[in-house]
Amino acid sequence: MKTSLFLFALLGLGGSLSLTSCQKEPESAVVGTGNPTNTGNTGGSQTGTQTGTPTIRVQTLLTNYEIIWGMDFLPNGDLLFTERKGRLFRYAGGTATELTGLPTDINISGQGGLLDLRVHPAYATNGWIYCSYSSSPAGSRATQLNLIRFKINANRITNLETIFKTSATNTWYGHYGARIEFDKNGLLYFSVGEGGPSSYGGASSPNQNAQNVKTEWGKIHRMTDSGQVPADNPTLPGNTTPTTIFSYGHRNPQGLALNPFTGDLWETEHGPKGGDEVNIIQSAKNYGWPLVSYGINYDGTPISTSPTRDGIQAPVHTWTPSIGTCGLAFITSDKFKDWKGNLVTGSLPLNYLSRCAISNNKVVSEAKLLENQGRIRNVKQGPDGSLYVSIEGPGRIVQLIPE
Ligand SMILES: [Ca+2]
Repeated sequence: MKTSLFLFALLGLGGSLSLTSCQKEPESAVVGTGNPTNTGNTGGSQTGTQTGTPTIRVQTLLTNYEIIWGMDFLPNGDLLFTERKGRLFRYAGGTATELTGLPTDINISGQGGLLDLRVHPAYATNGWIYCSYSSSPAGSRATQLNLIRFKINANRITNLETIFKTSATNTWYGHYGARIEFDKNGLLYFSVGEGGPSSYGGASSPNQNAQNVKTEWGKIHRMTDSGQVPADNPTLPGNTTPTTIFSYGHRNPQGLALNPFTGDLWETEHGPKGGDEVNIIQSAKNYGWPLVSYGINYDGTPISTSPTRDGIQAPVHTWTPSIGTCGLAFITSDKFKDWKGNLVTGSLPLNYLSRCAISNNKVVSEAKLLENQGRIRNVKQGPDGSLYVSIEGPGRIVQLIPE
């Protein structure tokens, strides 16, 4: 792996801007660049031909939706996005068109609904699109998490298949995780939150789903693009054969992104009170929940005497207090100059987009973008090299355009 050194500068905390209008028409504004506050090297294989702090223009593409949870791009640049309440849209040429033919059993209770969306990396040849959603079997009050794939023909969903589903044991409609990502070999990763009856940390917590390799909840799953178990998946302690479970001990993983510079799978998950995590996902590793955490329970009781333990994979970064991390992407565009290689994730309760500089697989500094615009649900880099950010209240997508 070739290691390249280049300097980067960080946007100061004062560098965000205010967007006050909720009109449907696009609007633009310029992000102040602030002063560089740090320099260093990425320590990875990131390379950049342009240096300096980018000037960012922010444009609102669409607004007045419910929570826009999932979004991804077709090869032609069309943007597909989900509304949590159960609608799917294609945005093209300045207009959003609703697609028809979604499953009819979407359950939008609590944190559930129509969640993530991912376009197959070989979409141009196979036409597959993936979505996750929660549902309740007939007669049940508990929910399950589903992973489906389908094609689109004339704004209608066709060829709909369910390729993975959990047991229907989520009785509080929370902590679904539900992000979808692919690796460079075309294998699919699906983050499934702890589900279960509640969320409470500690060895005596009644919800040990994340440590139980017999349940799908609280895991990162790895499968073929049709939902089969790859032959080189791990056989976890207590199992006799490989399953789709790739790693375990996860609480509510709502960020999943392949690091295109290293090929590693990066994940973010919500901690309890404190202890939000960035993890690099490795086969068969235990990421600790609910046995250890950098956070504490919401009632103030401790979860573990130490946030780390032998045999448990430590996060590469934590946030205390929690930022409520949701959505995850790597900046790969040269247009972002010194921000190339940075990790970006949304903060739900603190209302900003976190931009993290990485060195040697650690987060070495953080800056805030889009402060006080609303809860940030998702972020993706588009094929045009700009960032697309889903913000709530009202649900909207803004584009961060480097100039
Ligand atoms: Ca952990």
